[in-house]
Amino acid sequence: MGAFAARATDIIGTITLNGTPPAEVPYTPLMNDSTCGAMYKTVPTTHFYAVGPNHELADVIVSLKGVTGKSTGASQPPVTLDQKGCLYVPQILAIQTGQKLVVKNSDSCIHNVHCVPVVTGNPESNQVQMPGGPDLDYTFSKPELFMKFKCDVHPWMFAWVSVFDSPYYCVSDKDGKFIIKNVPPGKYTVEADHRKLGTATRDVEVKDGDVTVNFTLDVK
Ligand SMILES: [Cu+2]
Repeated sequence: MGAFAARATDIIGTITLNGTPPAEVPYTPLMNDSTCGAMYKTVPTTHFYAVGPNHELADVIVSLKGVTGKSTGASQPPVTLDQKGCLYVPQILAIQTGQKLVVKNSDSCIHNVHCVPVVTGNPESNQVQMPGGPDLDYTFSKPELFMKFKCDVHPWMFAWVSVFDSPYYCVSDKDGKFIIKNVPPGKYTVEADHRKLGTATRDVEVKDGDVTVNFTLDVK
């Protein structure tokens, strides 16, 4: 980097949950399955609302609305979606168009990976994955928010894969923080999407320094 190199500008912020979310749901059908239930001493629950002690909210997809045709996905490392304990790990993730998604089976039981896109151009697929079997690779060519992955053997298993046609997105972490890195100067709408809480947007202008934009999502 030379002295005159343009400074990378990031859009950073925190997501906060306002209100008390509904109670998470125990995976009772998982426990009733002899193979899957044997992997747990206590019943696991959903984590639809990954909220911290100060209401910080994880698993929110933050992106620059309508920015397309900028994918760097083909040159990015693959993203892994695992099946572990008869659940998808993680259940919320994001990739770029053209970026490889690798689905693993870390369990000693069979899974059936059923990908159900709704955007034309993203193919549906349905593949059995044996324990110890080879990884399954996916790529998608169209942007899609919360594309559904499910397991046809275990009807409680879901993952939600968001696909972006640019590198300008991220998933909020356990502290509710997000960073969208290296954003070129310009005016943007920043969009925050949560599977259960819906969408919020904020307009920002990126000039010559980092921009902070915080979101509060309300429990409906
Ligand atoms: Cu399964």
